[in-house]
Amino acid sequence: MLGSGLALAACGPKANSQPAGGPVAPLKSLAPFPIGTCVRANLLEDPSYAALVSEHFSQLTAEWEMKMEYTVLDDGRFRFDRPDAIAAFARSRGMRLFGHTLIWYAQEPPAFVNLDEQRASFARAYDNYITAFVGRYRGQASGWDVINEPIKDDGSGLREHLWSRRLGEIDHMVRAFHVAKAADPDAVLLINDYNLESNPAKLAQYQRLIERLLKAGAPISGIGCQTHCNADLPAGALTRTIEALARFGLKIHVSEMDVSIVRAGGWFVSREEKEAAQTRLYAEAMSAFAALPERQQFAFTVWGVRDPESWLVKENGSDTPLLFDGAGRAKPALRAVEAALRR
Ligand code: 9MR
Repeated sequence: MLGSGLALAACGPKANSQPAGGPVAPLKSLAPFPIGTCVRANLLEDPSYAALVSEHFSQLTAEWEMKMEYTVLDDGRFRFDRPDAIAAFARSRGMRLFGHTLIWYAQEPPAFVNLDEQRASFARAYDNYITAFVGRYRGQASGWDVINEPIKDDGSGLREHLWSRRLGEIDHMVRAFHVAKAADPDAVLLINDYNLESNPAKLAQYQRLIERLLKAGAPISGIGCQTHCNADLPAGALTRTIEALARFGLKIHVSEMDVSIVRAGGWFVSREEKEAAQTRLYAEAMSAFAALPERQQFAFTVWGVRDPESWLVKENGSDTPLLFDGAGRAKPALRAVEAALRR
């Protein structure tokens, strides 16, 4: 007994010899599916950022520069320069490009608002936009968020906006899917929304919408689950949501994952406990995604690389929702994702 006890003691330090901040394997090398992140064109010019992105990720989404707020000028012309720069970066590093996003209630560019009310001309401009962008990245973009965030926040129904008012609540969506399909028959065409894991009414409404779109013949081939969550999300919610969405048999995209520390409730819970919960949630999401049938694994995307660049930090400077800290060092959440991929 004494002998084995001593032997164990001798093994201890060796087994733990990897320092907590030691190297991690490139995430993309561990995953049989694409690992994505969102990027901004100017950040890609920072060599340390570009190196980190290239090391770990295999798919890039433009964080905002492929949205109408950037791509449609007031006079109706399209801007392709920054989308092209992001696409070129992805191509040069052998990564996939993901298109985000074509039709989004939050983006109603003046050039479209000011179009005369005649249905025909509005519809032509709508089709033209989708065709121009999907067509331009045909063969490079693995897929597109065709419709983004269609469900009302309280889960009571579909949002109303410029696109639905002019082209119909469901019809504008069905139309967008058909036009995108014609522009790139090989791209995976997705719908995408958030708070699905935290709001059962919203998830149910999202599922109903997907059924309606399928019934209406829309060529929808993937479902995005943004996965912007807070560290106080109960364990199990992410797994249940990913499994529920996977029942359609379509491809699944964990499309914008981050885990807010400061939005998590419970003032009596320490920051360390919230960070531990964040780590567990990242691991849970990755395990649930990795457990899907291979043909349904579109990609697992996190919404940013280093903490200070997250959109959540603009809202609250002390949030740390991502996998890397400001110096580009791996956080415990990254190590947990790595461990989940190795299982
Ligand atoms: O992170 C994005 C932020 O930098 C942009 O200013 C904003 C508006 O374009 O969009 C943010 O990304 C959103 C994504 O496109 C859709 N789901 C919610 C994301 C966070 O708001």
